[in-house]
Amino acid sequence: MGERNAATGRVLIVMPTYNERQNLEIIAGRIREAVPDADLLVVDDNSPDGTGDLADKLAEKDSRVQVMHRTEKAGLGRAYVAGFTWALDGGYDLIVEMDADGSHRPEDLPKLLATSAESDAVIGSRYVPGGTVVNWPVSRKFLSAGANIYTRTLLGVRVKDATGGFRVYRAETLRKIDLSGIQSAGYCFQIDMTLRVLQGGMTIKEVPITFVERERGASKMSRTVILESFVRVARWGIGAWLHGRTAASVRK
Ligand SMILES: Nc1nc2c(ncn2[C@@H]2O[C@H](COP(=O)(O)OP(=O)(O)OP(=O)(O)O)[C@@H](O)[C@H]2O)c(=O)[nH]1
Ligand SMILES: [Mg+2]
Repeated sequence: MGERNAATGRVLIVMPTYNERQNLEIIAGRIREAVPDADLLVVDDNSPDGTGDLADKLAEKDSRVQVMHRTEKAGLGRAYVAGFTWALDGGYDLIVEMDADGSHRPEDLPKLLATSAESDAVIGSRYVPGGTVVNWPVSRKFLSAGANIYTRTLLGVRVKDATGGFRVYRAETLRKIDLSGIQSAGYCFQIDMTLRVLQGGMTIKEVPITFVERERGASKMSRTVILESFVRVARWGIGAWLHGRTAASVRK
């Protein structure tokens, strides 16, 4: 299992999967090339397409791959919380969040990992200079840009890509956060984590990435997921505003 790299320590990539059979092997291979010392934890919610079985086969061949099997689809937020807890129990130094669908390029990982030396959390960002999105329809661009503007305005968050899900957390950062208190299930989880890092008085750096729309498999984005984010962000924003603060400036 993952040896300690002098620069970064032990690295665990936590990758939630739901019906990613067509993507998993390809992304795992690219990870192995890009960051040979990193371990990979696949957190599968009992995917009907057999992603979990495929992950087991990859784990048999590669001791740096581990699989956590969960019983039912419970949202990427819950999968991440379970993966983070596993990572902290396992003594990892850096914990990576990454999608399995190819949108987050493993080739961008070395620069994200390197930046974690300067910051409590690192976000691979589509919306800082040098960051881009490839192959998104205009409707998706609007949704993502709108979600980020909404989030920044309501919460007082300065981060440009608060919904981005390609991240590195230092273990100490996750230890300071009450992971068990996280309710967010969908991509709202990313906003929730951004807020919790800032409310813990910790720093976030954004590193430009190229985000590539998935080529295989189906998106799990849904109206429920969008609505969850809309409602929770409003609640956090208004709750802080009633106390004369922005949510991001509340210290917990
Ligand atoms: N374990 C688990 N993984 C999930 C769940 N929902 C989504 N995922 C995974 O989380 C990652 C992101 O999901 P996507 O479907 O790509 O969602 P998205 O990136 O917000 O949406 P798109 O940009 O449209 O692809 C992928 O690796 C999914 O397989 C879930 O309920 N449980
Ligand atoms: Mg995706």
